[in-house]
Amino acid sequence: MSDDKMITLYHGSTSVCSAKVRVGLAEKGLDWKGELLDLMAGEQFDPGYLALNPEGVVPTLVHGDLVVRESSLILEYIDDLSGQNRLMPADPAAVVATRHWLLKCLDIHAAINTLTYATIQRANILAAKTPEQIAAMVARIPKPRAAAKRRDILDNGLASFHLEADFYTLHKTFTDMSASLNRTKWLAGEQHSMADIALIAYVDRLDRLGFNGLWSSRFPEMTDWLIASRQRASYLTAIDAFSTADAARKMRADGSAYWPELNRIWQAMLDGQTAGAA
Ligand SMILES: N[C@@H](CCC(=O)N[C@@H](CS)C(=O)NCC(=O)O)C(=O)O
Repeated sequence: MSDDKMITLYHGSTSVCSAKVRVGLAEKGLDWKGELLDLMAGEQFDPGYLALNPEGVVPTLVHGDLVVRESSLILEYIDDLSGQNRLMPADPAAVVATRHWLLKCLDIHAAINTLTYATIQRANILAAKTPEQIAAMVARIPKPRAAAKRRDILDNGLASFHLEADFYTLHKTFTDMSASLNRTKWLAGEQHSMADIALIAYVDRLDRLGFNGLWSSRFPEMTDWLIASRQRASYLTAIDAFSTADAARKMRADGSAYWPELNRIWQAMLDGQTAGAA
C-alpha cells in the first residue's frame, strides 16, 4: 500500500454488497479492520453510523479521513491504492465492460434484495417482530424509496409489484453473463477481474437460497463460473467464512420452500417474453 493508514470496513456478515467488498480486499491482498454491524438489530441506523453513511446501509470503507460508500466505488478505490494484484483489467474494452457491470450492480443488488426480503427475511421479521416494531423499523430507513420498498415487500412478499422489474433485471443479467462466459473464461476476459468480484456475492446468494433453477438449465455457463469462483481463496475467506454450516443449511432449506412459487412467477415471465416475441 502507498501509505500506512488503516482501512476500516463497516460491513454485515451476510450482506451481499459487504461480501463483494471483502472479496475485493482479499483478491487485492490488502490488510483491513472490520466493524461488523448487526443489520437485523438496526445498528445501521445508529447516529454514529448514519454520520458515515446517511442512507443507513453497509458497506462503508474508511481510509484515513476519506469515507467511501457504494460497494462498486469501494472496489475501484481499493484497486487504485496499489499496483499489486490489479482488479481492473488492462484492456480498454474490458475496462468498459467491467464498468458496465459495476453500474448494473445497482439494479442487480435491488433484485437480490427483493428476493431475499420477499422470502426468508420477511419470514424472519414477521416471526420476530410485532406490527408496531416492524413499522418502527421501516420508519428508521432514511431513504423514502428504500423505506417504501421495504414496506411493500414485507406486506406482499412474492406478490410485490417489485418482482416483475427485478426478474427482468435478473434475466438480462444471466443473458449477458452467459454471453460473456461463452466468449471468455471470466466475465471481462481470460483473467479473473473486478467484473467477477462485483457479481459473485449476488449469484452466490441466489444459489444459497436454493434458487439456482433460475439459471441452471438455460444458462449453464453460470454454474461453471460459480464453481470456478468458489474455488478461489477469496471466496472462502470473504464469503464462506462469514456463515456457519448450520446457517447455510437453514438458508437453503428456508429459501427452497419458496422455490415452487418463485419458479412459477419466473416461468410466467419467461412465457410472457416468448409470447411477446412471437
Ligand atoms: N448500492 C449499495 C447498496 C447498499 C445496501 O443496500 N446494503 C444493504 C446490505 S447488502 C443494507 O445495508 N441494508 C440495510 C438494511 O437492510 O436495513 C452498495 O452497493 O453499497
